Amino acid sequence: MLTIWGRLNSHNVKKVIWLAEELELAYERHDVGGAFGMDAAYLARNPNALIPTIEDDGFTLWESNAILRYLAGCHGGEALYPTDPKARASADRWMDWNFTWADAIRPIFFQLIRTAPDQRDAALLERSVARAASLSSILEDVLDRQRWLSGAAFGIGDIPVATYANTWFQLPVERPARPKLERWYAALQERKTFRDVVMIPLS
Ligand SMILES: N[C@@H](CCC(=O)N[C@@H](CS)C(=O)NCC(=O)O)C(=O)O
Repeated sequence: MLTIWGRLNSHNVKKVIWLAEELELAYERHDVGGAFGMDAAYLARNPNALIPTIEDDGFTLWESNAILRYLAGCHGGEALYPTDPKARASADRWMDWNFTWADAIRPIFFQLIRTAPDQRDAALLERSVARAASLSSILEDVLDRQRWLSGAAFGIGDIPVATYANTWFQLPVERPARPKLERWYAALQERKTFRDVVMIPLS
């Protein structure tokens, strides 16, 4: 049985649970992180004091993108994570690019959702909103040429960027019109797994 540790409102945990649901895996999940804290047993599994962590058949793994690759490698088949080096690298590229994308979205999320109005850093917020808008043009360009970030079909290359894109679309900030990106976001919402796991209220 797969075990996942991490609270549901964490972006990095959402990524892992979303894929577990896509793959229809049986798993048990334990709330860890944020208000739930981390006990010594958890820290022994993940010395980074971060979530998520998984354990599968005695194998412990942390780093959400490594977990996505592991679960897709075990259960996803070609469709989710192709073995052809170029197709695989294409998916990997978007998973790694998500660090750039998340660096723009995270400050907006923290400022608007987890910081009291009188404590907010207006300059940081403005800078991050502009950065996210600018980065979204990269997504617009690729989604003009292909249906999914992973290529012709949905794959794990879509998961990290989509998790943060959902936050960007949900946050009350100005966004430039991005019709291709909006088409992709609408297609993601056709997946029950995305609606149930990722589109929960931001907190
Ligand atoms: N690179 C790590 C980053 C993990 C990370 O930053 N997790 C955040 C939540 S999204 C965390 O553990 N925050 C501390 C906490 O929740 O207590 C990964 O992708 O797994």
